[in-house]
Amino acid sequence: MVEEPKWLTINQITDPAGDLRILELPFEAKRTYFIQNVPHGSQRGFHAHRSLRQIFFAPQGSFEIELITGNSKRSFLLNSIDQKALVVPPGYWRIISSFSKDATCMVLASEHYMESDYIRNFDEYVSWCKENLENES
Ligand code: T46
Repeated sequence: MVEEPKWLTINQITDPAGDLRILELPFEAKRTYFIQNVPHGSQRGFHAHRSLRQIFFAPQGSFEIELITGNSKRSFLLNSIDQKALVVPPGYWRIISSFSKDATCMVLASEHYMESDYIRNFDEYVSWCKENLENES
């Protein structure tokens, strides 16, 4: 079984000099990256990670993440107003879409970049699930 995605709360402390937003990380992050300026209607992702663990949040604007595994498909809305972050465990095929014009998709990742951690072909992903997820109890 693949681990469940989990919401984290982004706390906010406001004073006359502005807002401070705080996210306590449940694992050590070795890399961060962010996506901006996504043209209207464009989608990203279309891959799974074998072992990478990630946290997604929207410091600005909004976007959606669809997580697919086995026979489940779930959508998560990330919106800067909600002040929530999503932990995405390894093993999910993901499609990131519905980017607002001003969206920043911020990602904290547990590992440095390694192309061999990606599964970029859906048929290969289905085979990987059969070998790695379905026989686990
Ligand atoms: C993810 C979503 C949200 C690097 O060289 N180093 C890096 O750290 C990253 C993230 C990417 N790249 C290269 C690999 C590709 O040649 O940048 C190119 C575009 O990456 P990709 O097609 O994977 O972009 P997305 O937006 O589909 O996926 C990225 C992350 O790769 C992925 O982990 O979850 O953002």
